[in-house]
Amino acid sequence: MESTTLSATSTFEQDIHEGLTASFKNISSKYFYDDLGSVIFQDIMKMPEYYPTPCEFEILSLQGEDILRKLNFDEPFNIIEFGAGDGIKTRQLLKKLMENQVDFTYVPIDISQKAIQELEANMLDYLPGLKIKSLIGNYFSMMEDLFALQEPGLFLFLGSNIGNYQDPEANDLLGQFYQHMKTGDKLLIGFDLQKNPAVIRDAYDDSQGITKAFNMNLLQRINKELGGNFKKEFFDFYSHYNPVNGEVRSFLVSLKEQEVYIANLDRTYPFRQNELIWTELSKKYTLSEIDILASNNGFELIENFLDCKHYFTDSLWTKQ
Ligand code: AVI
Repeated sequence: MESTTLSATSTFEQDIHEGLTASFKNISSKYFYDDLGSVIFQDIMKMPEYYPTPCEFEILSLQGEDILRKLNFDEPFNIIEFGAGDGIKTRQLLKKLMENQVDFTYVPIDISQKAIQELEANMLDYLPGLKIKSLIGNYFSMMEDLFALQEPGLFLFLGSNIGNYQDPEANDLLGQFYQHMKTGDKLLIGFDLQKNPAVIRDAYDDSQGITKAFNMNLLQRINKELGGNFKKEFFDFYSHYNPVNGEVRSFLVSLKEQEVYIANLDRTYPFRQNELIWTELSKKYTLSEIDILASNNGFELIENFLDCKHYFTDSLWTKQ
């Protein structure tokens, strides 16, 4: 077992300043995932309303052998997972591969050190003998190193993480994957599919308020790391699904006119009553949008692996 920490440039301060002075205030959802945020996200994944997790779990549990057959690797390979989280879904796939005596090394990457330490311990508990080489950090900054690996690669970008990127950024990320991949490398990428809007709405505005806490943690994080004085009781959470374009957008709402001081920036940020801070995009796709996304970025779509309810797909792409 080997674990490496790669330094990530901290632009948190700068991004918060830019986001809170923009004409439409915003904070990137990438800042959800400090240690506490990663724990809250694990609670989200256990919520009865949050269907993406059980759907993808089902795909990776039941279709591992079908996925393996489509990989077509005839030498040892790396399975590199971007944003690995708790790895509970991924280990279903890894288990299938180990049962089939496939020779691979698992390379999980996550921004949270705590998450990666727990992941490593849990994985080895569940799959003794697994070859694992964890990386902690921002995967954009380590892309070059990762793709320089000699062996063929299966890159995992699961959990519908792609849905958190706006179109230009999603294309930019996929373009970077493509540029760094070798011919024959594969990308297994999770997409949440469009479905009954009420199902999606409930997953992003749960009755227990866990998603609200996930968003509120952004304010707590600014208070803790940047010396902010946000008062949580003066903000609320609002989330909206638009079935016309497949976008869930989440917001924090200022409940009154107020000013927030952030010591590290030595700045005061004014909020109007009901002013919004946009915190997250979570895009839901159609199968034809996925097709277009793959081909626009140079990939060949090998197969979509859907769950039985057709709520979610893990889409297998290759660079030819
Ligand atoms: C990490 N990401 C794919 C989650 C999603 O569904 O967009 C984050 C999340 N936000 C609210 N609930 C879950």
